[in-house]
Amino acid sequence: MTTIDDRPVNPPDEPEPPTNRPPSMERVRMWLRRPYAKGIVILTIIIGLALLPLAWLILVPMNVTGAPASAIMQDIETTVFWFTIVSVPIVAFVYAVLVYSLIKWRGHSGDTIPEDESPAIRSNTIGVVLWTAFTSALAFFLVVWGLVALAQITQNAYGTISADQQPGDAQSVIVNVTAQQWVWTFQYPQHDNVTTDVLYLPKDRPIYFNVTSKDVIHNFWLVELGVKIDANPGAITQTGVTPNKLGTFNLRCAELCGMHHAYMETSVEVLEDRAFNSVMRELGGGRTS
Ligand SMILES: [Cu+2]
Repeated sequence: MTTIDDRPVNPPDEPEPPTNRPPSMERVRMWLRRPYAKGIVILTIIIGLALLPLAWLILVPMNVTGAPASAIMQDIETTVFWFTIVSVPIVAFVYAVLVYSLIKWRGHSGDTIPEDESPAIRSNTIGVVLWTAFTSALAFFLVVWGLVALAQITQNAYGTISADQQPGDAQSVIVNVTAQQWVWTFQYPQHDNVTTDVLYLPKDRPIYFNVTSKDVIHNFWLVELGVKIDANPGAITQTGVTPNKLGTFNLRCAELCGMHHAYMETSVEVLEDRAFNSVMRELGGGRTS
């Protein structure tokens, strides 16, 4: 019996023995000439074109209640939009193969399994390199975009600045947010500690939130302002936003926190500066800083 070590070794200057395997490019062409390759390419284009409007459609529910109401939410929407566009070719190709296989290659009882047709694309260098390079480029784009957008959002949310370093200038507003099963309470330390159950915010002024919880973990989510941070018992988490649109928006709990979690919501009123100050005065809070 012959083992691998017993095989004759070609002298180094002898050319490779000829094979009847066509070169890579020719095999790509052969693959593309197969009838199913054409069908899948056409289906990919059709499905891709049909999916493209999804990028816009996805923004519709996001904007129903008035988003984006801050620069942060604008960044988030732009990211969702471009991520959808970039995902379309991959999704379209996968669905094209699926749809084509379901229609053309469905089995019937009594069918004999067809012979495998060469040449397989999986061992084709050009095919493999192109496929790997294309998907890597897409993944790289998503990672770079994601990191840049995240840095921007973090910067806009003042999340990295600790409370004692946050600017205490007259323009900024501090709100202490307390979550408990299943209500939200807001306290305004610059306005005689006025307490409300609706979140009043002035437009175009930086707002700093100190968020905590009295019982379990909740999550402070300003839907149209693109702010979301955990409310933990025994700890204060910080975030911030500058609302840039007047209106009534939604605040929801985004962490399953018990039986009435789904109803743990209230509204956010973004008001002109003067209206905000008069609401504070009506509630008994003069401006103290
Ligand atoms: Cu909750």
